[in-house]
Amino acid sequence: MGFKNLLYEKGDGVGIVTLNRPQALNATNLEVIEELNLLFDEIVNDKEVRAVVVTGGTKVFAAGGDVKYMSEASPIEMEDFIGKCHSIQDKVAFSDKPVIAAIAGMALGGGCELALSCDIRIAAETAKFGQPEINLGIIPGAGGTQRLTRLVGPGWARYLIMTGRVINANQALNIGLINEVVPVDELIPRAKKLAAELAAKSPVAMRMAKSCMNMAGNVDLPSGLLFEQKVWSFLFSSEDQKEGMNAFLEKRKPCFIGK
Ligand code: CO8
Repeated sequence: MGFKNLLYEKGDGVGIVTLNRPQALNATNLEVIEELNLLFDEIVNDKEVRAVVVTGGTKVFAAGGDVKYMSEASPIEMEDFIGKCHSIQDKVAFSDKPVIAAIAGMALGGGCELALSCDIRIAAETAKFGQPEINLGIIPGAGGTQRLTRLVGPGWARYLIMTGRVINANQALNIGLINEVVPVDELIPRAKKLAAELAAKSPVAMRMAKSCMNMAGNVDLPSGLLFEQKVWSFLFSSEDQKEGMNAFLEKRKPCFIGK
């Protein structure tokens, strides 16, 4: 499938999605969001892909929603747009596959929100993060008020969303917004290596771990713990569990098939 605003490649169990609208610093308009939805539908159903990297390349991640597009849109058009934004965020967050955001340069507004819906965030030293919507007279609308608050806590979320200030990669690391900071030329290789590492793990266990973690914060603790116990026990019906434990006992590397 060919896209106007995205690049896609896959290999070694890893799919790499690159936002490619450099003339607008990868700002996302309706076309970009519709392409992302189409591509993620394809990725979600592609059994060859066991882990995904989302990036904007080494210059910019994404400068957020396209302000020109939004400035001329009606509330009805915006309702359609933001619904599709949530749809892509949910596909990323609730997909069976681990998704890594590899961030260089600006990740602002919807760009930061896209990174927030990923499982792991790796940033280049050049990365900058912010939710500057308040300066445009709006608020984060693609999950930012919820996901940022859950990830970094209410104190930092309020600071970022209320001030609209932009923070650098080390500050983002300190508040738990990202997991790693690397030199910019190591960003994509590092993200690919980590994705390949995740792709080699049991897809069944990965899927179950993600669905248990997605429940945390959405249900009360006893319900989440009960769900975890049942899922944990269920995994003993998988071939991957037998392979993982046998490989450990036989002192060899496991080969997981996802069954
Ligand atoms: N929308 C549209 N065009 C943009 C955007 C944007 N968000 N950001 C940059 N551009 C365009 C500029 O207009 C410019 O185009 P042109 O050359 O034709 O004038 C080009 O990209 C380069 O930008 P700058 O010249 O401004 O580059 P600088 O390096 O000087 O500044 C900044 C970079 C700091 C990123 C600056 O461009 C900026 O502040 N951009 C706006 C950031 C912003 O406010 N983002 C939040 C937008 S609101 C939002 O995200 C709501 C979320 C909606 C859901 C989206 C889900 C994914």
